[in-house]
Amino acid sequence: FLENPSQLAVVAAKYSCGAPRSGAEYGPDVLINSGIFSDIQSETDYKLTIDHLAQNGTFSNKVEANDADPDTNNMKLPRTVSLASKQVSECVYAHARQGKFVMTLGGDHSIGMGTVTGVARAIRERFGGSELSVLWIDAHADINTPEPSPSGRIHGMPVAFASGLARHGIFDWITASHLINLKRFVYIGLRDVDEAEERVIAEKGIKAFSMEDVRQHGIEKVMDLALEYLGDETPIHVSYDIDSLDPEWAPSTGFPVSPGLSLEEGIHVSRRLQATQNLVAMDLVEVNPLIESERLETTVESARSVIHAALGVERI
Ligand code: 4U7
Ligand code: MN
Ligand code: MN
Ligand code: MN
Repeated sequence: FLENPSQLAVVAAKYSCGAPRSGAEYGPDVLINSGIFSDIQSETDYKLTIDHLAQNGTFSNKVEANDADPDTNNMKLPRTVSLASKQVSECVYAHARQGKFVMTLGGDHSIGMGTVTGVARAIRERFGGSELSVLWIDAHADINTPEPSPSGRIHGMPVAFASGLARHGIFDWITASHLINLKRFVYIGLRDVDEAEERVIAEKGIKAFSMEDVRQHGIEKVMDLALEYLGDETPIHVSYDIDSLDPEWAPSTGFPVSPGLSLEEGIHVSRRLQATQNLVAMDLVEVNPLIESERLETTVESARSVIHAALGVERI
């Protein structure tokens, strides 16, 4: 599904406005400065560009005090988050429209509403209305609609907005052409799901593999089932929340929940997606250097490994 498979568009989405604390806006630079992409460039044929969005943390949650963006419908910083994800969506769309692989680094996971909507729109245009498949690798379901959300934080809502389950005038840049289909959507790694989210997942019949499922069947079997469910003939976007990994492997993140995926399991997920040859985009989000900073190195190494495996550049 990629016209330019050797072209890798990296989008550094430096925002934390969707999360309760700041720090995730520094995630992209920490990953980039670890040398991951210079390694990829020297070891592979990938031609790489990097777009930096919202440099200097313009869209960090520090704007909290700003009267211009009051809580609305139980949402915190909705205008700021909307603008940020609109920027992400447009940037990701422009690259995906040209058939490049798009790798977005977060940032908090509210940017996921930007990435999947950008890619979904590009895929519709490039393949006569075809729909994108999405794998959401996360401890959390991120499908809260604003009203029942326990926190009001929009990093817990991207799936709701990207699928049209949640709508609001503030997010009116999301049009029908941007929406993802929850029938072409799979969760892996869930273990901290809110009540209202449980209900939506059941009601909509969303395919979900919890951490318990992974323990019971093994990650190989879970990936067999997930990929079989989506089928062979579909472009795939993976939105990878680093908190899907066990805190042992990814301590520097806002909402660590034990027990999670081992690093081996996390890498296996990426490897299997790579092997489909249908992967068109990836997000790696919620690396927060301000949390457990003495173990940041571990978190960054894990992020690098899952990214490398997804791109078919094996290390470790
Ligand atoms: B993340 C939460 F209530 N569900 O909505 C919420 F537990 O992107 C957490 O997956 C959301 O890290 C976590 O605030 C969002 C909460
Ligand atoms: Mn998430
Ligand atoms: Mn999460
Ligand atoms: Mn494996």
